[in-house]
Amino acid sequence: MPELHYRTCHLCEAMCGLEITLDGHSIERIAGDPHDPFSRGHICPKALALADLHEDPDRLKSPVFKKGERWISMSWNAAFDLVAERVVDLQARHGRDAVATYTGNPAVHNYGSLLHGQLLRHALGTRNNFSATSLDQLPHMLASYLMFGHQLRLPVPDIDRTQLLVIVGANPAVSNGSLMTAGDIKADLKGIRRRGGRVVVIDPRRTETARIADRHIFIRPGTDAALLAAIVRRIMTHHGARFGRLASFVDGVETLAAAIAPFTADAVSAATGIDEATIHTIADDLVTADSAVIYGRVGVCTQRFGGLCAWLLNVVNAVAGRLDEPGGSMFATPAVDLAGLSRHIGLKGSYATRFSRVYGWPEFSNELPTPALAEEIRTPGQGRIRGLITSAGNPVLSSPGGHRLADALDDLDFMASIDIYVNETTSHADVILPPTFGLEHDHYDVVFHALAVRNSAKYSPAAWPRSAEQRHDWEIYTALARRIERARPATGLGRLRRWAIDPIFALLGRAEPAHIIDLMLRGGPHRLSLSQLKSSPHGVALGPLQSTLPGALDTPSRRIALAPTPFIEDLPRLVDRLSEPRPGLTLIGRRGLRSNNSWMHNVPRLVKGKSSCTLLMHPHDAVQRGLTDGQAVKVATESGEIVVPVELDENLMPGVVCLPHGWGHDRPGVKLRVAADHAGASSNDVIRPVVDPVSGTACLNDVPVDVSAA
Ligand SMILES: Nc1nc2c(c(=O)[nH]1)N[C@H]1C(S)=C(S)[C@@H](COP(=O)(O)OP(=O)(O)OC[C@H]3O[C@@H](n4cnc5c(=O)[nH]c(N)nc54)[C@H](O)[C@@H]3O)O[C@H]1N2
Ligand SMILES: Nc1nc2c(c(=O)[nH]1)N[C@H]1C(S)=C(S)[C@@H](COP(=O)(O)OP(=O)(O)OC[C@H]3O[C@@H](n4cnc5c(=O)[nH]c(N)nc54)[C@H](O)[C@@H]3O)O[C@H]1N2
Ligand code: SF4
Ligand SMILES: [Mo]
Repeated sequence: MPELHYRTCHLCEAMCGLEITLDGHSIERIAGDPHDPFSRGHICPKALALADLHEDPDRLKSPVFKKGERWISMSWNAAFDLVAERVVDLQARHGRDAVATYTGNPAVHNYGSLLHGQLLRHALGTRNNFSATSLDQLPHMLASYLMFGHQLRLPVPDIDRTQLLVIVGANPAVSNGSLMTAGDIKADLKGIRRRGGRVVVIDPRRTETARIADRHIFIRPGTDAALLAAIVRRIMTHHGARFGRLASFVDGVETLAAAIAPFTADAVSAATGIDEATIHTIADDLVTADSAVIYGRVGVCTQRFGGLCAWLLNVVNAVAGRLDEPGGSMFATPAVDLAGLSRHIGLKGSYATRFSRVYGWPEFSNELPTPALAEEIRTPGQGRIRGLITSAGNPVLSSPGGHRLADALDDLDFMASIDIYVNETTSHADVILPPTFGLEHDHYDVVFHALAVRNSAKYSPAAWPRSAEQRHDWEIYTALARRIERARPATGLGRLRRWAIDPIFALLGRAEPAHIIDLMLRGGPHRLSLSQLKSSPHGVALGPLQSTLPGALDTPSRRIALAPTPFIEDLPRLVDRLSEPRPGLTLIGRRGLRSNNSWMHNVPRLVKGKSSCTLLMHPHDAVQRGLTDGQAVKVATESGEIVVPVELDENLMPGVVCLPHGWGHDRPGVKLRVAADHAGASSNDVIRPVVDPVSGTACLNDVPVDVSAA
């Protein structure tokens, strides 16, 4: 008898509801769940790949260690002992910071990893923690921390009610929405237009989103902060800042007004490539529409002015009277309220309390910028990284200067990876500890319910029994944390006390993730419980976004800090940008619907057909360089060079070229048989490992490059 399971897809942020048919031996069918109140039946091609990932013969299911060129099976106990012994030894000889961690994106989509990963970090006690955050949303978290007092108090656009959505540097029609979890984002964008509202896209490429919008405006890469400052200035001088209900809870209005004075529309027009009248119209429309919100993502985060962009997006919404208003920029009220609960235990965030050893880049929430990792491994001296534990990440492909990081990994004394594949990063490890995947474990979206455009909750039990040899991520973290604590040369009493009185060990060390979620649901704003969610397998709708300010503010003053000093002090750098000479060609990134960062290219149905790892270039730029469509070209910077086919595309702004990331699977040691035949090249081999100095976020867009015939 076929069995039906209902589940939330965990592959991207959209939280689509799935209906999965199992026949006992295999996954028979994966379809959208029309009864899921959040996603209403939507899925994308990646959801079907869950079955392929599940059955992938290259997927690891039990631990392996490297012996020469070979990987040899080992028992879980032996693997845990080996990692604990090596880590404790390195830390005893060189200090706690000698062992680093890197945590990748899928950890955020896996609540067991998210919760119990803290145990491992805690047991290690290292300050050398790295993650995909500094390759991604860090600027938004920093802006929230400095303006609203909590790194997780991240606003989302209320797309169900807005009449004007301005999108800067995001492509939700392909990404399915980021920091804007919506289920079926394309339907929602169309819904705005159907009710007479408008969608405007500002992007150096006429993207798939721009093609379904009312208006697309080209912008020169890396100049968004200047545009946003000019929008703020126009609103403040022409309309007056209008904070509405929040007027008596805002600090820094005068500081802001003075600091943005140089950014007239006229002053930023040449650099941004947007004329003065258009800038005024964007600003005026944001104020005069019935409701409005400006929203930006990866294109404005991962560039030289990421911090300023994230801050100014919030400022535009605030001065236009759109913050915390229906149809504007609002905050979710999630059933598991991580931000609300963590405000009581000191996890609101931290910033620049220390700086990375080699480059002096700022810490954020006990993490350092990932582009610093390679040099922290290679540079001798006190505090050098000699051991590394990666989990759910592939920084060799995902971080700038990836090829140099790959070399650096070989300099480590010890490396362990918690991952399901021998990929470009984990192939450098001494031991790989593979967790269960997808259907084999239960699921609750702790993070993305909190970033959703409407409130809902859904729990998905495991749909497929794991085999006796498999371990969940959270079990791996817990076991490693316990062994590391036990292997440390501390007094027995000290160890005992740590597990008994340290709040992280006391809770996470004893409870399964589902139990913790139950407690959090009960203590959350909707007073739900796990058993209630279990009896609603399609999920429960919890209503539209609600106004939450000023109550949800966590700044010491309990007011909105409109003009945080780190951002104000960074504005002169932006003024200098206005007169910078323009490079010949500048590189930006893109995502593909049938791809998910670096790790789904071993799925035949997603990689079949024409390669998507191509360099997009405007025909004018190609003619100037004597290049023709499909020709192999060399993309070069002082950091490295790669060869890819060029694809001529009039949707690109002249002077801008565009490459996807996450490719380059033909590296030695990688065991991904399908991906090897569709290797492509890694854009991060040409992108320099540098950061926006304020936020410490990687500059992955607006990278000057040379392109010539290969
Ligand atoms: N040039 C450029 N670079 C970029 C970006 C860009 O736009 N341009 N985007 C950046 C962004 S936004 C991100 S988020 C990063 C992503 O960067 P990373 O998180 O470093 O890399 P991923 O490609 O997501 O790799 C995820 C790894 O997790 C493993 N995995 C999958 N599921 C699980 C699981 O349940 N448990 C465990 N333990 N492992 C699992 C996969 O096998 C894979 O090895 O890339 C960044 N890099
Ligand atoms: N299909 C698919 N979906 C995904 C992913 C995937 O790899 N594939 N990855 C997931 C992840 S980890 C994330 S973080 C999200 C990201 O979600 P999004 O941010 O929506 O996705 P991107 O495609 O990176 O969009 C960035 C946009 O910024 C533009 N851009 C580049 N530089 C600039 C600039 O200087 N200024 C402006 N204004 N625009 C610029 C690019 O042209 C691009 O359209 O997507 C998630 N969803
Ligand atoms: S859009 Fe994202 S969540 Fe929805 S089916 Fe596709 S990968 Fe899964
Ligand atoms: Mo991301």
